[in-house]
Amino acid sequence: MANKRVLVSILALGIAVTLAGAGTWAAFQDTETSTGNTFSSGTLDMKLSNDGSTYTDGVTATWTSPANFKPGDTFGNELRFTNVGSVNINHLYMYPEDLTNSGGTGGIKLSDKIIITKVTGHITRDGSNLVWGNRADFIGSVVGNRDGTLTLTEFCSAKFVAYCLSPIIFGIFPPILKAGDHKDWGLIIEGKFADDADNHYQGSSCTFNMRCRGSQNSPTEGFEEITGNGAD
Ligand SMILES: [Ca+2]
Ligand SMILES: [Ca+2]
Repeated sequence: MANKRVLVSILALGIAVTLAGAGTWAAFQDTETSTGNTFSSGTLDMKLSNDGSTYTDGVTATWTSPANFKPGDTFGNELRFTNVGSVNINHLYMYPEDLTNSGGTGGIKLSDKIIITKVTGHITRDGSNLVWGNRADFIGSVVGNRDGTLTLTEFCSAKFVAYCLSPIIFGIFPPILKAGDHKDWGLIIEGKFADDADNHYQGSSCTFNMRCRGSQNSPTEGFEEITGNGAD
């Protein structure tokens, strides 16, 4: 107890001396201040393109049938992606969803006869040009009936198709969509009207949406990854 009181007295004395000496003991001094300590966030802004030249927030009719679509006819297109923001996109998620069918006879669904033959990613950046392996069969083995074909109906039952870049794939470094508008990634989907579609499928139609999400990181939600990360 006695020691504590002594310590307090010494501290009080020290403060008093400092106050008293502020004017008397002035010497060379300098004072500088750090001002403007602010925080601001970057942007993450993905845009899509059907033709690889005009990019917008969302596109329509990326994959459509040729006129007078008939069994055996094929279709295909590459949906291109770019990131015009300042924050890199490391993961891409494509959600095939909102499938609707109409027309035809006998209660058929045209989407049962739309066969997805190719699903793959395509990166082009810094002079590199790399196409992922075709994941249509693999997706079919996960979400389909394993009969060797991936129908649009089955494809749209997939939760999503995910892509990212593992560190250093054949000289291409992550991220998958680099900030700064590099127009560096595409999703290629090709398909055909099944050869065995009968007359019930005449005059029928179907439509689906492909919702695409670019993420700075992997979402925390649980997911079933139905494509591999790497190229092959
Ligand atoms: Ca956007
Ligand atoms: Ca199937």
